[in-house]
Amino acid sequence: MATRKITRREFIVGAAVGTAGAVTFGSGLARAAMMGGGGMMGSGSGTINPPPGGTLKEPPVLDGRAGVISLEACQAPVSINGTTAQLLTYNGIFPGPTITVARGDILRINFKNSLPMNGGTNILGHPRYHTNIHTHGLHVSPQGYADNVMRMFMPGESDYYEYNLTKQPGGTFNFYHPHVHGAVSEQYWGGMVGALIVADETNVLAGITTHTLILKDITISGGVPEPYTSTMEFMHGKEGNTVMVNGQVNPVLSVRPGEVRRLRLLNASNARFYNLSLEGHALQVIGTEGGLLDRPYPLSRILLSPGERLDILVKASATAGTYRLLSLPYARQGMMSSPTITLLTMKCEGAPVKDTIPSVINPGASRVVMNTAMLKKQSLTLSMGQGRGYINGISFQSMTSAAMIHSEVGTYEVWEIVNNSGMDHPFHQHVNPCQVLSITGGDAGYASFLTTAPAWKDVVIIPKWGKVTMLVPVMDYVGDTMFHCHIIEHEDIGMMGVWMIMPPKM
Ligand SMILES: [Cu+2]
Repeated sequence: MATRKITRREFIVGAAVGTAGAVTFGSGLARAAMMGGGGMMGSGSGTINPPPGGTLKEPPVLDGRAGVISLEACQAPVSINGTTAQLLTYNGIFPGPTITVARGDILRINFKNSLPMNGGTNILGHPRYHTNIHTHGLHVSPQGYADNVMRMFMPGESDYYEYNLTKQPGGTFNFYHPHVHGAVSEQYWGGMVGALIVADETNVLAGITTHTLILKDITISGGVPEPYTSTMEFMHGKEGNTVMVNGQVNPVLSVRPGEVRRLRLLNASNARFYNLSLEGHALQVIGTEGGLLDRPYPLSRILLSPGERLDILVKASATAGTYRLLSLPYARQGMMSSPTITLLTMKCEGAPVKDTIPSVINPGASRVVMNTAMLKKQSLTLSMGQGRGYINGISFQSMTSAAMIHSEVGTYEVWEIVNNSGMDHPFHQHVNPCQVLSITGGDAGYASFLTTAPAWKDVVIIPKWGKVTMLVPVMDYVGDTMFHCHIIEHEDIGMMGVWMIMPPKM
């Protein structure tokens, strides 16, 4: 077969189109095979293995402790894998700046919506560029000027947000993104996401070089994020043909043999799941969405669904070489597995060092032990149909036309979430993280980790045709807030409900 040297860009896009296309639409199998995709083609798997790219970059930091932060939602030119595209951004960059704060701070953000005035409506019939900010993972008030997703900014409008972080645990890895129902998918897909880190309250991790890794896929078409054109894209969730870490394709992270690094991983993709594995290395998980764990949990592989975060230590091999951070095949819907994707290349080089992984991380972390039989139970069933998503048979239309649950602040509840569909749904509840009691179905390793470690979660995969029970402490804050699927398209087509947190009964 005649060959010519393909450019790096052609390779990535070609391979990605072939295989990612197969995942959703069953097309492109021949193309993927031609690209040397290898293995399990019938199940839709393949390989996206771009050559190593540039040195890993990380978003600039906005220090929330230094005063008021300014965030501006705006369209801006961003280089995606060598092509300039007009993305939707915070402050003109992708990913958005990383906000850093500490427990006890008051975080103040001046926010301006500078998205285009003439955006019209999207295919769901919602104004395209109405937006706001959701501080995903912050245990703060859902009311007033705090994490109030009922606020809405039209293009040209600006106002402030103010978050009291008195009760927000340190060492948490959170993020911010838009949350105006019906308009989130396109804005999120287009690039509006940034990390939000609350400083550690332990010295155990001080001195370990730490990286923020934001996983995000996108398809660029005609110099812009590929538009949504069909309801099916909302049903499947949109996956991109370019998979990036911090906006880079397969960046290179250089480490010394034997060195310990800390990786904070965020899945900021609309719908793509990552089945993470680092060649030749254990992933020492030290934290989940709601805080640091008691000790490192060594895992060879772990799922990271949209909205989930992981805090991980990696001790680089004593043997110099290159080791790829991979997303291994996983079937989030039906039997179709995603391809194996190289996300990042860890280059282990230079003079060896003798770092050690701390054996204790956060001794205060524990699983809540109580008699759950006496607790109030909430039952939620997720389903899909007729181009909409549903919770308990109701597709979200407005705060008064939605599945609704009532809780009393200061209590614990057990939530049972049933997935009555053939695809996984990452379930997200605002304001209060939970601990997972049981998982029926899905990935055994994921279930085993979350039902044994003292892991606080605000996104949990509800496996297809499966079930999750979780313990939810309803603490500190009253007000109306939300729970929804974090496949962003599913939220926009109604897989969302209203959580009314009431004052304590007298
Ligand atoms: Cu979903």
